[in-house]
Amino acid sequence: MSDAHAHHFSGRVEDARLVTGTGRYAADWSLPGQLYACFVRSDRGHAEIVSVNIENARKHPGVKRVYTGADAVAAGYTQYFVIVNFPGRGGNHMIKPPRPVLAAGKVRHVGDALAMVVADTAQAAQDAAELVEVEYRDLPSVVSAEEALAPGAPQLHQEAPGNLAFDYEAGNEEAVKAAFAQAAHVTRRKLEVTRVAPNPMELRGCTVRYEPKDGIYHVHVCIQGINMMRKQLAAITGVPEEKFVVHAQDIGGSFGQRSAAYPEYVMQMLASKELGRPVRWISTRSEGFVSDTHGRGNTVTGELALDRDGKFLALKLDWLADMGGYLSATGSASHTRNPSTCMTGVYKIPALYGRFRLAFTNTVPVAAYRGAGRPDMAYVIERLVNQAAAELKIDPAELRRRNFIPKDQFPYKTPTGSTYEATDLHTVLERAVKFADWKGFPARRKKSEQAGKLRGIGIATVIENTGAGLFPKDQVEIETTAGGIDVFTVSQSQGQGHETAFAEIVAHELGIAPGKVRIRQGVKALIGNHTGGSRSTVGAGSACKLAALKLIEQGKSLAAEQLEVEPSQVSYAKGVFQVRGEKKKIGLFELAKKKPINVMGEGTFLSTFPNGCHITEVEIDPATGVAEVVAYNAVDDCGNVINHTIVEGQVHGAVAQGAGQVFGEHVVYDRNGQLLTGSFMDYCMPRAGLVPGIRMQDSPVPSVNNALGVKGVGESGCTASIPSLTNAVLDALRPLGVQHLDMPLTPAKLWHAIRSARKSDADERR
Ligand code: MCN
Repeated sequence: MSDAHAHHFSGRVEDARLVTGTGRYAADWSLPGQLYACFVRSDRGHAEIVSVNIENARKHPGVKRVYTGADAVAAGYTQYFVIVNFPGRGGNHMIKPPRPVLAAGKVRHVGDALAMVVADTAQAAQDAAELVEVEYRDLPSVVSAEEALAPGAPQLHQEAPGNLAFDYEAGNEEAVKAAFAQAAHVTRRKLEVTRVAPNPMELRGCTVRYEPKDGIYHVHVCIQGINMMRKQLAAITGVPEEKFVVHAQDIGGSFGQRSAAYPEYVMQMLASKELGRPVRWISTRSEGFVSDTHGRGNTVTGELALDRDGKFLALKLDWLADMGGYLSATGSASHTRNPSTCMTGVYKIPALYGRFRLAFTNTVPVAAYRGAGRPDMAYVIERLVNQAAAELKIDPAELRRRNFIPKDQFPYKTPTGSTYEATDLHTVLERAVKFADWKGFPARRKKSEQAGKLRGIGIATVIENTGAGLFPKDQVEIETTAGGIDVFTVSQSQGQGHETAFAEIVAHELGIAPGKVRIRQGVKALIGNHTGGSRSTVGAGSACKLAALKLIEQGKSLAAEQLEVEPSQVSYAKGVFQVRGEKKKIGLFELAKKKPINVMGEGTFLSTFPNGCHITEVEIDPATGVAEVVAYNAVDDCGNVINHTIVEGQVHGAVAQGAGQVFGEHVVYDRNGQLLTGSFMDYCMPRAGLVPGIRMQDSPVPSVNNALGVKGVGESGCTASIPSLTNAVLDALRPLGVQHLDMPLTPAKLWHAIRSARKSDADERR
């Protein structure tokens, strides 16, 4: 690339580093004298641990120490961090059974770690781990929430009778009952929001170094933000937060999965302190399948009541969430409050009631996964709306129009207590309908039919809650340097392009080139949220703007001193402070050389509600059952857009993840709790070809809740694509009489559905 071209390169600034292999990930930390950990994991779904014999492992050359659950218990590391602390139905509180950071007494899922070997080399640690002898007494397993909550199910935790971790509700049960009694039509469906494995490209890993001089634990780990990690490690171990220094540079994807302080890291703390050397552990992919948290995993029965005119009267949900063998840090929020904040979807529904029951099962713990409950909710609502449209023979776009929250009712207080701020649902829909040529679909369907294909069109109009974090505010610090500006944040990009977008925010306010601004993540201890919940632009991004404005104000006083005038006489534009009406001026960086400027921007930012309409088309080959996505049209309102290329990239990635779940991804356990999909040979990740041509349009209504007018976008593509693509497939099959299919819509499933529909059709004609 010539210099001239390089200058015009408009990609993300981090990409040159990331695509040339010069990024620094968890496994790239290599500390002098480091030891290597290997975990012994349960190969049973559910069993009592009768004994763990570590004698042979301990004698293996190079082994420093072998830890078991007893060591975790002795250290007192038995209570895992769980963010939910609000009451549920009838004031009950979530049951948080003890979870020693190495299993003691019992294992509850395949992959549950019960011993840790620490040795001089990774090979020695692995070899010795194979010498650990575990005697189990097998117990029956239960692998779905529905079965776990049924009477007589095997019990996982004695603290949680009936395997019920939490019984939560949202909305008004009585109002819903009354509304159903008045309904002219009720649409019902039981839906599986399938369990999936996030599988970031980077394998999970951590190296802990304990520094006895000051009692600090240096934790080199893949994270979503330093504060969330410190808070959890402190909560689990009782070590004060300030004793943790978390180091991270590049993160190779996370999708909600890496916000947690996993048990392995806590055991590494213990070992590093005791053995006086850094302790490193890097997962393998197969290990990741059984120890990295999974996502989604709900069975939801939904009922939508409508009046004679197709107006929605009430929505009722019975939501069963599969939490896995233990509560994760975030999973319980993803299946209670998160989905209930958007339970009305984009519709005016006078009465809502949802009951959410969280169950323990003998599977890997479930945690937040891109959308964290909002895609699940959107999927349920949008499937019901499409089904209602089919049952009432109303065009699905028209049924939506009829029920949208009208523009003049924003800010809109929903029956489950959210306040949707500003949006314009009708404009989004009309743009999408035009963009996708909704009206031209019958002709396209006919054409596909002539080619022997079944064509369907899918629509989803969705909204979600982004922004608002766990920490009281978001702080960003700006420091001038010799020739530029350093911006410090505690949010942590995992691929979202913050180094580009945040620099653009600051550069825009200051009227300077983005190249002058350097984003530095997680190196200063500031108050602020981790990157998750699509909140970084709303929070840290807004704080960037506020900090830049403060820099200008402070710069004016300093410039006034230099220029020997009153600050009120100084104006600022494009990197230059100038005395009004005079030629006297001083450049920002010239000033900074004389007097470095350091300012803090901060604020508390409320939820924003990005929304969108995704219209998709699929063509199914009845001979093979293969569904091809032949059109993907997305219109999204994510408020003011900072960088359209990044926004499109975020939507593309999330749509691919949604499509992955719709067409192939699925975590499957057998009755004994054995994971049947524990590698890429049997767990079907999406390939680029699955969603070839995503077209996207912005339809912004600025948020009124933050300085930038932005709404989050990082998860929107998941939320919209899952219902839209599923609706498209069902639209293709409905003419055959197929009313319902659960994900994943694999070729085999579609082929069978088509065959049996045609067979019963033929039987009828006979
Ligand atoms: N953006 C913008 N204009 C807006 C909104 C956002 O230009 N109106 C840009 C932002 O500046 C940022 C990106 O879009 O560069 C995403 O911003 P935002 O929506 O604020 O989301 P976060 O940065 O907080 O990212 C979190 C979100 C979540 S919750 C998951 S999960 C997720 C996702 O982002 N995981 C990802 N996107 C991911 N992308 C990659 N590559 N890897 C992951 O692990």
